[in-house]
Amino acid sequence: MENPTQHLTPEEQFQARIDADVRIEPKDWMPDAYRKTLIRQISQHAHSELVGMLPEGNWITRAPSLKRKSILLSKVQDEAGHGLYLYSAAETLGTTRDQMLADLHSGKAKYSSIFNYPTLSWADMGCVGWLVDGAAILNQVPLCRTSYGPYARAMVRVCKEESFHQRQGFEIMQTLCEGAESQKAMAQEALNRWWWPTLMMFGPKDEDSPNTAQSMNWRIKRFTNDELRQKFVDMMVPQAEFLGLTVPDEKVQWNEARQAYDYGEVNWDEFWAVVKGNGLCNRDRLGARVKAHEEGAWVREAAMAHAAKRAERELVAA
Ligand code: BYC
Repeated sequence: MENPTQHLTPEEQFQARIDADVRIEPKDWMPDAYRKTLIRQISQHAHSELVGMLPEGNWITRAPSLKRKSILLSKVQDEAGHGLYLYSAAETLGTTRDQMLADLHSGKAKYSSIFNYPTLSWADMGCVGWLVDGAAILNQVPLCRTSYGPYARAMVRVCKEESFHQRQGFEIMQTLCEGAESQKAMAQEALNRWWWPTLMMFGPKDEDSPNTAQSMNWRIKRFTNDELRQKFVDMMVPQAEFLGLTVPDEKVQWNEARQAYDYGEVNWDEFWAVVKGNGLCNRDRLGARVKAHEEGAWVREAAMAHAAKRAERELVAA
């Protein structure tokens, strides 16, 4: 019987598989641009997980109780794990971890803008969990259905852990909001600082996003930046109301006709300044990453020597 796709070009066959929701696997043929887009997105995502450990790591020694300290420590460790699943997924596309890290350290590769903001109070740990992880979940649950198999499978586990993270953040906020007036004020002050940067996490407006249309066509992205941002506002405004907090945007209002919240304009100049390396903490964050990498050189060398010795022993035993 004639194969209906046999007269198609490799590009057309590839798109037909994508359109039929067949996962693309590492050994399958794929256009170079698809491979490049995935390496860019997955490695930037991995870098975000690693750099994302820094703002929270700042509070491990200052958490208000032993219980809070151990929860935060576990959360930060989870982020390191997410980075490792993602670097492994990117490696299946033919890049190496050394190359990806070199691109991060040289400033060539990006990581999420959100991690260039400082964490100034304990309530920031609540906001990072509640808002930042909340945004991450909205963005990442659809990535469990992304067209590239290894990325989609890595995201399943990431999302399970992220939902715990989000609940712990909300619980910190709830505890503060049910506490003394000064604690509730601390929660409100943190929300004031984190709200707009969190909206920026979803990326530029669709009309200014060079990658969205192609990534939607390849089903790498399942929703556009603006669609996800709207979902986020619709989810978070009622949660802020439940906490008794006010979202710092006077334009936030329920729109009956759209069945969604209207909201104000993000400060895109600030977004691009942060993306280009001029946010409050960009230099600190990158400096801390490079320092950790350099100071960890002896660990990597020791691990390699240990692995080589073990391989040698196994060879002799065989
Ligand atoms: N920050 O055409 P666009 C986490 C860049 S981890 C910095 O819309 P795309 C967590 C973009 O890269 C959170 N840069 O791009 C971790 C592009 O530049 P290049 C990270 C940004 O890829 C630890 C240019 O702007 N999540 O949540 O179609 C603890 C134009 O943008 C940002 C992921 O990485 C930004 N916010 O869409 C707690 C999820 N936004 O690369 C939490 C996976 C845009 O062309 N990634 N840019 O030079 C994605 O879903 C997509 O890559 C994005 C951007 C929605 C982020």
